[in-house]
Amino acid sequence: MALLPILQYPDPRLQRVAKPVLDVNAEIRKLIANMAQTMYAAPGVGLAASQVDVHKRVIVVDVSETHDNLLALINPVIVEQSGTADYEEGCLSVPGIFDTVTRSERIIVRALNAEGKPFETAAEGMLAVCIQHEMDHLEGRVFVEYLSPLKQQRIRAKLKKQQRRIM
Ligand code: K1U
Ligand code: ZN
Repeated sequence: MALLPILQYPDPRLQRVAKPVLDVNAEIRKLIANMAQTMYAAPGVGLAASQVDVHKRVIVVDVSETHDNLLALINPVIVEQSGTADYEEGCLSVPGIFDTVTRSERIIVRALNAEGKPFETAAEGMLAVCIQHEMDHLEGRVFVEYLSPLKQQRIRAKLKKQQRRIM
């Protein structure tokens, strides 16, 4: 397994729309394993393939405290959604920035698992938020795009400053 470098906002590669996976094969299973390892190491509760510069429709999430409830979703589609909920979000591609986003409270998502088998799962609370956040990445959308233009400008300036300090 390998730790994968995570793209940092506002890298333009984060805006790419990911392509559907046509064949769930060993390469996809290796990608899932590497993404899971990268997410746990970060640490984070989700990761989209787009964030590691692989533009395929694959996400991993695990909102458990014990890191033993990994959910890998290939070609995920939300088939039902209800309610709205505000949640303070973070993103491994936007380090140190947290802000509130409104999303659907409950969702039912359909996807393929790592064996290529279709399944549906219902999610609410943090799991629902996290799945929606990761699915946004597959559309080339980062959570800060839900914030006001002024906040986005401030975030860009703050990240630029942080990145200058690292270099
Ligand atoms: O997409 C990502 O970069 C992962 C992101 C997922 C997410 C978090 C919170 C709300 C919506 C989506 C993160 O994991 S940021 C890190 C984080 O929230 C966290 C890290 C360790 C423990 C608990 C949370
Ligand atoms: Zn994110």
